Amino acid sequence: MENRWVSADSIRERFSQAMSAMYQQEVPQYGTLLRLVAEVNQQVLQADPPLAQRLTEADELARLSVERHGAIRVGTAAELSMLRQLFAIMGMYPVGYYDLSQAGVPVHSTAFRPIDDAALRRNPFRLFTSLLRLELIEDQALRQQASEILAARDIFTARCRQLVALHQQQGGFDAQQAAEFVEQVLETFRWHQQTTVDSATYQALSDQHRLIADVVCFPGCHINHLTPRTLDIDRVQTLMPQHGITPKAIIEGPPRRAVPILLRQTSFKALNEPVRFRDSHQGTHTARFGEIEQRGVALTHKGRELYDRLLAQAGSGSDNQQHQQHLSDVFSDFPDDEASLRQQQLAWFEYRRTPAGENQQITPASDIESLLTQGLLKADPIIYEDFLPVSAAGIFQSNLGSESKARSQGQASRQQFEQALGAQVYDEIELYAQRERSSKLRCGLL
Ligand code: OOG
Ligand code: NI
Repeated sequence: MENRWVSADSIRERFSQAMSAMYQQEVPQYGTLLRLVAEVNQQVLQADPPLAQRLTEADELARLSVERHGAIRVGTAAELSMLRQLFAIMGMYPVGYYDLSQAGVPVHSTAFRPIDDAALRRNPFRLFTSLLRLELIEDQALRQQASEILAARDIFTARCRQLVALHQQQGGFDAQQAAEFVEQVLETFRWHQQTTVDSATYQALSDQHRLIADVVCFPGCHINHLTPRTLDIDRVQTLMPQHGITPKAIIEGPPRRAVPILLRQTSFKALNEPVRFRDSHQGTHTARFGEIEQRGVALTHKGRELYDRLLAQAGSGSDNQQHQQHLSDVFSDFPDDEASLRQQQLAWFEYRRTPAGENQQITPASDIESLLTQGLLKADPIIYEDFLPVSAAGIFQSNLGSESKARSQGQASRQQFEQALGAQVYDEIELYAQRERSSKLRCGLL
């Protein structure tokens, strides 16, 4: 019965390919960035045969330059909850709660992503999804107007809604339905030059915050960036200008390290794109960009606290080279070898028996460190699959123009977000902890 249906993994894979193709057409500069990333990845692999070997063994090479993530922004609870149902069909679930109001960005967010190992290996595509917090618009009348504009739109096609309902009834899609579903879902994320408002309304919303205009004034929730994975983010940042791409000032996240942690990101600045208003005025809108990311090991609560503390201590800068040097100095307090990260429980690892360890007796009483030194056990870093609120705020801000002022600080409201979503978000640290725990169980260590 079950294999009548196309798997969620394969629908997600098709969806991410369709999004990439659409976005390259819409934003040609993104295609240039993809080619640059592929080129740099190739050079890194050539210069570092052991890395190439490791990636080949982990079956990573083929997927190296496929997109890791994208981002969208929605305006209402109903839109968010529909997205949740639609992404579930692709095996993407809400993980994590990010409060960006602290950084003056009037949204809170989650990431829809695959959660189990096999799904992440097959295709890791995820979408950082933000919900606008209209309550942070200070002007009452404008707030009311924005919510009426949002209430009047449907960002999903009628057929998309039918297909989601069908999937919920029958428990899956056949091949034809899956293909049609991807096609219909794509419509929600397409760019529209035609706004749904007149130029005065656009201007008023944009004056509150450019992000508010971006969410409220269009008939859909256009994908605002996609992000491939690079093996050397510093190099791509340096090379971007030679390819006619203007990078944001600094690379977000931790510094370059021997053992990469969490996530480093940079992007190119959003383009000024022509738009038409309902009063037939023309204008421009600045929202869409391209980004790259480099991921490292996921941190435990303890490791994350240390990261947050050092990051706050380092502060921000405007010159990337200086900032990276300063970050490296400050982060010298963060152990930078796998053994220390493991022994001090700063990061998560997946344990496996080596061929030599296969028939050895391993029990909960065994000493992990000595099994590792005897070569009976191996510990592989678990890669961080989520996002960083400070980095995300930096990405948002670099695309909202430097004039964007700090906003009244909203309170984090996870509960309100979950109510809008219609479900609880998964706790990302718990997911990493479970992976480590089950690997230890398989080894006999628990
Ligand atoms: C999302 C920005 C956050 C990231 O990679 O941290 C993000 C947005 O601009 O909508 O994508
Ligand atoms: Ni991003």
